[in-house]
Amino acid sequence: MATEPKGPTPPVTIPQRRPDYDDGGTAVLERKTLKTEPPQMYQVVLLNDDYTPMEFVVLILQEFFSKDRETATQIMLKIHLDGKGVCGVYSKDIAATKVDQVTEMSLKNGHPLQCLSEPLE
Ligand code: TYC
Repeated sequence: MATEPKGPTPPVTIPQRRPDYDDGGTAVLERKTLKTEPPQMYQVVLLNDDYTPMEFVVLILQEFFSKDRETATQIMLKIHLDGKGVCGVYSKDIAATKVDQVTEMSLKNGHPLQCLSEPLE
């Protein structure tokens, strides 16, 4: 076994770190509070008229607004009595597509059913 040389211990130099020195370590960044507004939503409504058959409106509510038959019938009757009723609430594009689909189906079947979308709030 080699023997350690005896004598005074040399002074230890601790390297000083410059404050702007990037050692590639972890940095804590200040978090910016980015507020993202929720998207504007639109309700799709059906209007009452004197000619569109009740059954057709019920089928529209089932087909395009995913309502079960009971719920669809209740919404249809509400529209029939109040003149107007909400079928669903969607983003702008989806609401516009629903309006187009309902309008196309109504025209194809010779019914004057009116469907429109309204911004909420
Ligand atoms: N009022 C129609 C009738 O008596 C039924 C109806 C309900 C029509 C809802 C449109 O959005 C409507 N046949």
